[in-house]
Amino acid sequence: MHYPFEPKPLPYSKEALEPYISEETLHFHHGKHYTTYVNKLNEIIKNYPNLQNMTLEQLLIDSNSIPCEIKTAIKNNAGGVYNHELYFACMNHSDCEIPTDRLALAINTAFGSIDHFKAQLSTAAIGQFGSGYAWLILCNNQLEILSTPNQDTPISDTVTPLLCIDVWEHAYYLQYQNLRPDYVNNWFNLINWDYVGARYMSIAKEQH
Ligand code: MN3
Repeated sequence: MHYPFEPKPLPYSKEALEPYISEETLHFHHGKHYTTYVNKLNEIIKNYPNLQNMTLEQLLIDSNSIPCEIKTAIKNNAGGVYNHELYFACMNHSDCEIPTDRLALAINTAFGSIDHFKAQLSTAAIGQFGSGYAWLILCNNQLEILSTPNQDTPISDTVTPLLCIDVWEHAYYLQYQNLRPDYVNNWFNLINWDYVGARYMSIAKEQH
């Protein structure tokens, strides 16, 4: 039984991401926005016992199991929970400023260099029209960058998200107002490469 879902605590203190993301921003983002998605998801599946054994990932991947009348609500709210949990987990004010080991090699192979990778992810994040996310994903063992609107998530049988940046205004407006590019540029200082690298290593197949 995975229901009811519980909000995951932040893996760091609310001021840990200063000065790039303010304590106030994290207070609202984690404590209010994210928690609301968890509560709404629980409300939706309260009356659907068949869905209560499904993991968050299964709710998003196995959409054939979701009754039509709640498909959109599950997509929005399970997506809101999954996307935020990855976003918060992918940040840390750590000393690991660049990807290492096999993830570094894979990024160089896929994008040419770390700088090219950053430029491409930055373009996706800044260019996402309206609310959404930009992602580094592993698709059939290939790294790719993409963006998605609203709380859509790229997770599927063949796609594993490795890293995401939330570009909804609530992620930055208190601190950066309309200046999404400043938020995106600063966010690159916060990527928890140890976490993203471990995620990659646990999923990527051995390349020969
Ligand atoms: Mn958000």
